[in-house]
Amino acid sequence: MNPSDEIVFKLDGRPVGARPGEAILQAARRHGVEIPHLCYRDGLRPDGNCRACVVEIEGERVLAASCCRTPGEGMEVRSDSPRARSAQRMVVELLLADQPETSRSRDDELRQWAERLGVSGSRFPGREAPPPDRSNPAIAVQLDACIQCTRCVRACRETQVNDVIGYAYRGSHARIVFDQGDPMGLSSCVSCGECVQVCPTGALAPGNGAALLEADRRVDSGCPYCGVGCQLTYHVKDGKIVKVTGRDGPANHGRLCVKGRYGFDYPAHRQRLTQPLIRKPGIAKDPQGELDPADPLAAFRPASWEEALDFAADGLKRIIAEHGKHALAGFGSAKGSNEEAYLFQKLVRTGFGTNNVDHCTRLCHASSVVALLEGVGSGAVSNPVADVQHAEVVVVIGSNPIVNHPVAATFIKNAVKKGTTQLILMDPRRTELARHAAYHLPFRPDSDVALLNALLHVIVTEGLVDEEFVRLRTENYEALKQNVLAYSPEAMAPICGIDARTLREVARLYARSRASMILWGMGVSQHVHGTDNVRCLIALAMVTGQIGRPGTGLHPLRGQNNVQGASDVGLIPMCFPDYLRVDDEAARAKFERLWGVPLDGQPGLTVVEIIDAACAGRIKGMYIEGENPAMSDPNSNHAREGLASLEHLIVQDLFMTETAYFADVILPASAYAEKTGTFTNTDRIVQIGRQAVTPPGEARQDLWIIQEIARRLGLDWNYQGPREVFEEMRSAMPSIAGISWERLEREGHVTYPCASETDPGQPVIFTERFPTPSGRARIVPADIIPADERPDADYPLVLITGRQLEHWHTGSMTRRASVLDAIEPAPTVSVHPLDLEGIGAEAGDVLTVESRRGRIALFARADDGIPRGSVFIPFCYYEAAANRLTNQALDPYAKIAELKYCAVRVRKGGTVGREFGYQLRGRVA
Ligand SMILES: Nc1nc2c(c(=O)[nH]1)N[C@H]1C(S)=C(S)[C@@H](COP(=O)(O)OP(=O)(O)OC[C@H]3O[C@@H](n4cnc5c(=O)[nH]c(N)nc54)[C@H](O)[C@@H]3O)O[C@H]1N2
Ligand SMILES: Nc1nc2c(c(=O)[nH]1)N[C@H]1C(S)=C(S)[C@@H](COP(=O)(O)OP(=O)(O)OC[C@H]3O[C@@H](n4cnc5c(=O)[nH]c(N)nc54)[C@H](O)[C@@H]3O)O[C@H]1N2
Ligand SMILES: [Mo]
Repeated sequence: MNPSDEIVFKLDGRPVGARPGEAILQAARRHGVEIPHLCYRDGLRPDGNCRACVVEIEGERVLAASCCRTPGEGMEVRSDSPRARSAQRMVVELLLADQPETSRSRDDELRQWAERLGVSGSRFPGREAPPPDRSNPAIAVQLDACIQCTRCVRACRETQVNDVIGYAYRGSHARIVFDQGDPMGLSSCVSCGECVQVCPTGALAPGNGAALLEADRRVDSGCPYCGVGCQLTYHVKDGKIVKVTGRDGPANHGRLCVKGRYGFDYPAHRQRLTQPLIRKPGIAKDPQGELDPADPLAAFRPASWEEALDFAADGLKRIIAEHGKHALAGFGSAKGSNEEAYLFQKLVRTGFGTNNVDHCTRLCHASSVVALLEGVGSGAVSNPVADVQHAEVVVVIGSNPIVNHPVAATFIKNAVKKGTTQLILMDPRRTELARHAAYHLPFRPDSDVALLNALLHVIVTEGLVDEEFVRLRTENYEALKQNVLAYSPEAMAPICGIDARTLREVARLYARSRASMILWGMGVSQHVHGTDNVRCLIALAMVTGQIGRPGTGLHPLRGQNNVQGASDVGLIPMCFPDYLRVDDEAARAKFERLWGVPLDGQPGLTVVEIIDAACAGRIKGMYIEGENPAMSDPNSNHAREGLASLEHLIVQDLFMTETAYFADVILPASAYAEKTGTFTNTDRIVQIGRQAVTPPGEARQDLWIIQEIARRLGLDWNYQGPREVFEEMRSAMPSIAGISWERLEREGHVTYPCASETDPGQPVIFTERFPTPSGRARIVPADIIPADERPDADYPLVLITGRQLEHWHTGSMTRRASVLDAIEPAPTVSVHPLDLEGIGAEAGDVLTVESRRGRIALFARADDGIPRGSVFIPFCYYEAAANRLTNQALDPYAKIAELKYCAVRVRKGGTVGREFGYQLRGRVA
């Protein structure tokens, strides 16, 4: 910053400089002078309503609010003059009058200022105190402590753009309200807790009483849930996490969602596995069976670590000896750190001797990665999410970020609210984001290629192609052009269900804008034509040149907190770390040198192929760390059959999962908050998660367990911790060569590609060339391929599976997080109200949903955002597992399953859970 840009003014008699746009209060604080303030808070728009920050300005008749006032050159400001101080004190005293006897928060800013200003009580009568509102399990509302500073209103409306909190009534009746004055728990509040984080008095406080606790320790770490990669602080008391607050990380700017803020207590759940377990002899693995709610561990006996590890490794060795190394496979975890994922794939490749190693990315963005590698030579995002603020047009397709990437969604909403960005939402369902969209295209499920080819047709035929970009930076354009000529909007309208005029408008808007960015999710990727869907998105960006600049590009929103990193470090069957193909001679030679063992040159099997091979008896043994395929794989009857037929199954998890039910040996591992390691978010930002609490009982670090298995397979490993593993990874991976552990600790986050210690990292890539052999992007045309299983007379409806805000995937973590489970305690199926009426049911009734593969019963939820003829089910409920219904048909390129589409029928009636031996909410004591 050039000091001459500063405005010099006098503060309390001393000359100080203010930066352009900086308010007096902010400049003062930078120079060590704290002016009292309550309604002002960093990160929120200054509102100037509380007047606690008034200062006296030489020559001005009235006092000025220093949070809103910028200084002028030579201005003389006094924050400590008798007049200013007495006004500040008066404000604090007036506010104190209404306060409850005892404070609602240990960090009560009003009482802190009262003390600093020497205000000990209030001479004024208080107003009548409103009763507490405990209707939201996450947030305690105690408005007797509210000072009406409206920080919560701004946080809710302007930061998170949830528009729930308002300010209503007049005079002494004025107060904050939720929606139309509803109890908070019945309002549209999504419990992100941004209001709690900014509340100065604890009028809005964590529901568990944490505002009154003094933490023993605060540990800066990250969120264990999604790929956004929010940074946060764990507040630890008596060895337990009691509270979480957002930290100013590059991907979250202090914001969190309900899971990050309130989903922290699953590691302390009473059902944590605390000792190794070995299956009792003679207890069969029944693929149709379920965990016994009364005694889930009935089939197992406790064992020492020594015995369990020997048993685990001996089983693997026996299978290698009897059936060969390719009879083994491993599923690693995208919930664990980069170091864990790296060691896991190294163990499978060098200890088992096979490339049969994969993880949930296969069910996730596998198709996106295949299409991106083919098209632009890199599977990662071109631009960070935060770039939406530089975009004129943002396309969100097949993604529900308000639910699944809530903090990323806030940046999209902020950009729209600013008025500079238009949002185009393409999703068969009308999700919450539709409210913020200039266009919502509720197209028919499964018709992405028809829709996107129609847009390409308009661009190609209306002269909207960026000819220069196409000529200089791409290849194969002619083939695309020829192909899309057959896909006019008029021809596609009846197929995708969107009228031709809208298709034309949207195509023009995307193509003509100065900067357009596309973000997508599982609605695009989880189809038998997932790769084709993504090819179309890539083509859109290429023919319009909407890539390689800020606010443009392609962003597949990554799901798990470390799915980007796990893939980068080689937890996939076809690639070594940094996406070097296992069938590439040079690549293999490189890793044989580094790891000191001969490596297999055949790509291994993928997730669903491994399960198929287990069913067919070709895979005999598996090591599953941090995944729950019995719940997350398609057609779970088939998946469970595969798991049950294994001769030897090692499961390493936090809980007794549906997958562990089939295990021969169970190894109790460490949760996110119990370990230190690096994690890579959806933006390619590498960050550190730090250990806040210790694993319970005999549960151990995943990194330690993986190494102990490796040693027993004859590998000579002795990594002293994540840092040593990271150093090895870094030496093998040019993409992160410039990221040292020290640098990560120092800077808190570094974006890759990062070639050297002085490289700042590259948030926006493909600016000049693509990392393909030719340096150009390859455009690949696609044609319409229908879903594998279409509705028919027997199964007339489409089943869409996906997620809901409070729960994580298979529910193993979030259904054991008390607040999250309290908000969403039971399985539901969302149905259009008219379809509900059609089957004679009402919201709240039990419905039975049946496909050719299975049947579940759940509670009906009426949702007019669901397209008629479809139903939506989240896959997190063990007692109504959606994957009992889904189809395991695969995309031929990416081997991703068609989790977003299969045929079902629905009838009224059924008993939730009973059929599978569960009582609703009866999960094990
Ligand atoms: N709360 C929560 N957040 C999560 C997760 C979680 O389990 N819970 N999981 C994380 C993970 S691993 C992932 S991958 C992400 C996933 O995040 P998303 O991709 O947002 O996930 P989904 O809810 O599975 O599906 C997204 C949308 O696809 C739409 N869709 C259905 N059929 C079609 C179709 O034919 N075409 C198109 N274009 N769209 C269709 C659905 O209506 C749905 O709104 O979320 C991450 N975040
Ligand atoms: N029907 C349907 N099915 C789907 C999808 C869909 O949209 N619809 N989406 C698919 C997608 S995108 C994904 S990503 C997958 C996710 O599928 P999974 O990865 O199988 O699901 P999670 O529930 O996240 O499983 C993580 C497991 O790891 C455990 N765990 C958590 N932290 C740790 C740790 O630090 N160490 C160890 N050892 N264990 C840990 C948890 O207890 C849990 O059992 O599901 C897929 N399945
Ligand atoms: Mo995912």
